[in-house]
Amino acid sequence: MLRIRRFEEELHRLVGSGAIGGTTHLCAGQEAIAVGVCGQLDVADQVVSTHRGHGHLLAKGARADRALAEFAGRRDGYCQGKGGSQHTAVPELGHMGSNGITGGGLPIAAGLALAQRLRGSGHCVVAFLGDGAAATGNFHETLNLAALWRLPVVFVLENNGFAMSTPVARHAACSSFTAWADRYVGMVTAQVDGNDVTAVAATVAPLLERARRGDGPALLEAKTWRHFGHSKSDPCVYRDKQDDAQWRQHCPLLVLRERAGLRDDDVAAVTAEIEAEIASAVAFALASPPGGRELALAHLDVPVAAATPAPCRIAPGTVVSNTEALRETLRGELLRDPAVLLLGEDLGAYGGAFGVTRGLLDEFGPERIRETPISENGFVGLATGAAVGGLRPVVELMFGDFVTCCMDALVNHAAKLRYMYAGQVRVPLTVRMPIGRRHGYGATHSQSLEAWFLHVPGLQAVCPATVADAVGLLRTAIRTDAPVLFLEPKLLYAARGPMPAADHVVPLGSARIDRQGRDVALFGYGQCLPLCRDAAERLAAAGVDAAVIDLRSLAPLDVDTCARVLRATGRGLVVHEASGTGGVGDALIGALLPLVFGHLHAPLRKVAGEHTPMPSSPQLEESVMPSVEAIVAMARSLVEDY
Ligand SMILES: Cc1ncc(C[n+]2csc(CCOP(=O)(O)OP(=O)(O)O)c2C)c(N)n1
Repeated sequence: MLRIRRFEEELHRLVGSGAIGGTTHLCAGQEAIAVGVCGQLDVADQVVSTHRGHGHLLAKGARADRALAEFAGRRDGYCQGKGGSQHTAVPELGHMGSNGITGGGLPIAAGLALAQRLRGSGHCVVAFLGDGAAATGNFHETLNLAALWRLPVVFVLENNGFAMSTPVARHAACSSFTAWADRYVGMVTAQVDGNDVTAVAATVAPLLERARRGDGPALLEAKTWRHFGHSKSDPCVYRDKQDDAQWRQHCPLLVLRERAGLRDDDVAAVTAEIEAEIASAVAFALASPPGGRELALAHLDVPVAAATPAPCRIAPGTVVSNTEALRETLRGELLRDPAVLLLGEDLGAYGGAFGVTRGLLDEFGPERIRETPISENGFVGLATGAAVGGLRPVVELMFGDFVTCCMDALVNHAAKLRYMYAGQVRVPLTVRMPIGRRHGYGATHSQSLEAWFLHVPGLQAVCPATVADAVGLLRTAIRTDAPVLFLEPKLLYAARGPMPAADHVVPLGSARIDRQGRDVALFGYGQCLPLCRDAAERLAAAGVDAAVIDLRSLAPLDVDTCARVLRATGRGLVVHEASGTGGVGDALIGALLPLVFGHLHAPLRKVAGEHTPMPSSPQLEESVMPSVEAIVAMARSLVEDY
């Protein structure tokens, strides 16, 4: 505890003097919780930490010098300076990461716990959180999931009385945090004086043992007080001076000294040892060089496993629907790799909203075909943690629109963990999401939101339009050690085509030339591919030779193939259902222009959905969607008017 205290005091000094920049949230005053809990853990028991996590890191065994180097943004830091104070992980010590999103680590911890459980490791996960995090949806979604699935996770709630400046009484409508947690059947709870390290250790030990035994999750509420402000610029005007003075009398170091009857010379010896360690940590950290641009752009690689044949009951060439092809591909991957599991709403007996997973529950059972509550951020966050923990989850969002409910999990966590933690973890996560219109599903069940994901480094997005691509891209997505959004065009579920071979895979970032043509290139994907094909037929009848390119990989886009085609045609247009404003069309045209400008005979154009929510009436819907007629007219204009 003294080591953490001195570390934080020294960091406070360095931040105050400007020697270390960025944001820091110091945990001085709260050391007894970190030490009391982590002292009860093996290396293989994992910890997920918060923005106020330096104590958890040191108590889990981290070196002071490398931790300080990380917070100083130096190369010798645990994450080479890419994570900083809020985002440090040392997986080899079982420290799976601190987290800058309040409550963001909770579903990740549950996912790590699921991985521990399915591995039969007999270990558990501790998820630290502050009192402020207990008001998040993540907290309640995760407690529900953890209790439902009896996950080996212990939530340790560090109640320091404030969420930043807001006191508990004004941010939590509960009599106590344990009262909230007690509502989840299967969760056991306890409260403890978080400034008494021996009490913390004694109270948490049985909760950890219970979790390791497989008897379910627990929540420990530990009351405490932080000595510094929330972060460096906080003068703590909102705290009562008397309260502050009283809590300082009850500081964890004083409590231990009294309880354990420590003698002055014992304390002096420990203090001298720690002072020396901290002094050399400061020297080490400040002498360590910062990284450069090369490091800043590292850890964005997307490792994909080598192609291996997957078991498949459908003979190559057999004509099947996309639904059947997707189901058989999922089945093949489940058979091929025991780490693969499916998660989502109603994907058991019901078979998922569109029937893709029908029958898989019978064959693989509820551990691997895992039906979730309606908890998108919770189960996508949990799947992210499970992926970090060594599983290969395939999540189904019932409708792609519901990605809005799990943007935190996807954008803040799944996309960034590998990068922030400097390549120490991988996130092999696939998220299947049905997209696009379906004649009358209305504004919240018809969207094509894919363009958002082109903008998020760390996310990949693919959208097949044919059976062969559905199979090849799904295999690739599942075998990729990075998050892949697998967009399933709803109108194409019933479309049919020949099943490809058992070893067929389609690489990320590869467009497919669907039809050769000399005069104009039609770039489409998903539900617009059939429109482009029809338009090309009609154009041919009118004497215009149109090429059709199926983009199929949206993040990354295959700009090179598109540019090659355009250099030959000199004319091109992009077709998609999503709004033309800030869509894939804009991204593609923006990327292509510098490459092909000198070859163009006409401006690059778009035929896209109108910039409106989708109206429900099928007739209204049709009126704002791209049509074959509009594609033909635009293509003819490019050929005839320029
Ligand atoms: C989702 C989200 N909202 C707001 C913030 C800004 N913020 C960072 S820490 C914090 C207070 C968190 O309070 P608590 O969970 O009690 O932890 P403590 O700071 O007391 O340790 C806030 C509002 C954030 N990082 N994430």
